[in-house]
Amino acid sequence: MSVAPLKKPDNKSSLPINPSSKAGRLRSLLTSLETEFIMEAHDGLSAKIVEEAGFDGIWASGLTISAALGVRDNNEASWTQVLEVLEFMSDATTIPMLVDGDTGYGNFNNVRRVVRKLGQRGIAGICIEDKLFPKTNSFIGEGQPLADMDEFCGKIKAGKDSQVDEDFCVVARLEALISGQGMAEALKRADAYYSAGADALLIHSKTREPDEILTFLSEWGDRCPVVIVPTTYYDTPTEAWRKAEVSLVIWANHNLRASITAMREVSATILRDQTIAAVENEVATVSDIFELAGNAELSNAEKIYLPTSQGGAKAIVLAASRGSALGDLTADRPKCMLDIRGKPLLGRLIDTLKGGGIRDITVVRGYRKEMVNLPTVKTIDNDQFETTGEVSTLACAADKLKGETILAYGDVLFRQYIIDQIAEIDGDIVLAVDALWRERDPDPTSRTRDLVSSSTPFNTGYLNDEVISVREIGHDLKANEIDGEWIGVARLSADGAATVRDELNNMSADGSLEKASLTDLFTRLLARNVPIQILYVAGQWLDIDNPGDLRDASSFL
Ligand code: SPV
Ligand code: MG
Repeated sequence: MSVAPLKKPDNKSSLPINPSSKAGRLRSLLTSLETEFIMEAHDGLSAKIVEEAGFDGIWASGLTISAALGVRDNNEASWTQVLEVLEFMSDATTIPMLVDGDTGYGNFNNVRRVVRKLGQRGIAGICIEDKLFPKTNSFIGEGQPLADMDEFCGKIKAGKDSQVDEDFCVVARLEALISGQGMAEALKRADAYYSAGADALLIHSKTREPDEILTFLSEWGDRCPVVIVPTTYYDTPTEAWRKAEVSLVIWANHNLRASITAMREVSATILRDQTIAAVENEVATVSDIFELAGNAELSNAEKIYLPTSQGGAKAIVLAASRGSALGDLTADRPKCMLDIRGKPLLGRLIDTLKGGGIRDITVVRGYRKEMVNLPTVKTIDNDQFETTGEVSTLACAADKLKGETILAYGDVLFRQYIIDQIAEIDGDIVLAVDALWRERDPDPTSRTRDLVSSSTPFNTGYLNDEVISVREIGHDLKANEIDGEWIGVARLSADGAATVRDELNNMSADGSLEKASLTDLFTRLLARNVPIQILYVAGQWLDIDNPGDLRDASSFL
């Protein structure tokens, strides 16, 4: 939106315009020295489309709201029915809306009430026209009677005295040219309405040529903002309006007209063809509807507020190690706190877990633990991190290993759906295993990788409910036995968590716990014939071991 430094004079006192209110933004459009444009909408969806297109304001047209409701533009829809539509339109958008208030739905008292109601709904302004209630659309018939000028001035004053927001705009619409009463009458009324407190004047015309509008504009000058509706004189170049210093141009009905054409075409085609095949690629997709409706916001909210398939699952994140291969980058912080496009790696991992419905997250920290200070996560410390391994770090959180638990390394990033999918796999201990491990790096020894051999190699034909188990897991499996790489994310059921706790006790008792890696732990469980299940994933994850991984992480996002 352009807000020129100088403003056209309007009826507002010297108080500055509040740019954060919708009313303030409409006032800026009206008073800026630029010619501005607003676009017609008639319901929540079309209002969203106007905003999406990039317009700075919406014209809530009486004609098109009525037509969309299936009634005539003759106040057949009651003002509260219109108000309900306006509320949907206002809620659906963030740009200001100028409402076509017809003749104000009655006398000054009705104007007072409607202005208050619009203000309560964050609507920026109203345009009222100097005709009689019930109104008739300006393009119908000749010589429509005008309101008494003084009575109409009373309506303007009543509207201004009732506004909730000090920047709310009352636009007075002149119908003198439409009703054939001539330029002198239009100018006389313009003067009266501006003196009564109107913030802007709308001069309406139904001629094919712009001449009478241009005459009015030059006679009236720049005494206050002027609004026009070039519906019948549509082919006048827009440059003419800029030259004549029009404040605001209303494109008054084109979204409704476009939708009528489109709906007629599609209905006729489907009726004729008795199939929708021909129109499928011609119409908006269903997912476009979902996007316009904001479904993504709802599904995020569901994850926050509804009980999820995780059923109150917790997560334990192992983030005690420094990440020495990253050199100076981890001099003052552990690798989990390295910045990935403006947010620490661990912050991104936690967002993924939370997005997957997990609310109770514990991070086990060690190296430079004071740097691991993210809000909304609990921390436990492995102060022996320099001399101990992953299983020791996990053992620090043994008290948390109760009930459904997601276990994750602190240096991984993965797509959120993996959390949903791993919950679907039957089994007490389930590992997410990347079947495309070779695409990440064909060399299984290029770094310490948690390689997995499985009961069933990944193939595109297997069914999701097939039980696939780990046969072997470790850093140095034979190349021809590798079926995938554990991505560092596991799900434990309540029984699985108890089994792991039990094994931690065994390892502590036999002295193997301190130096063990998680693959050692899983290997011991396999040796006890504890089944470990697999969820195959196809890439869509990474871990951070070296500076190259950090660059990959940036593009992963
Ligand atoms: C409307 O859009 O409802 C208007 C403009 O009032 S007009 O139809 O030209 O009267
Ligand atoms: Mg109208």
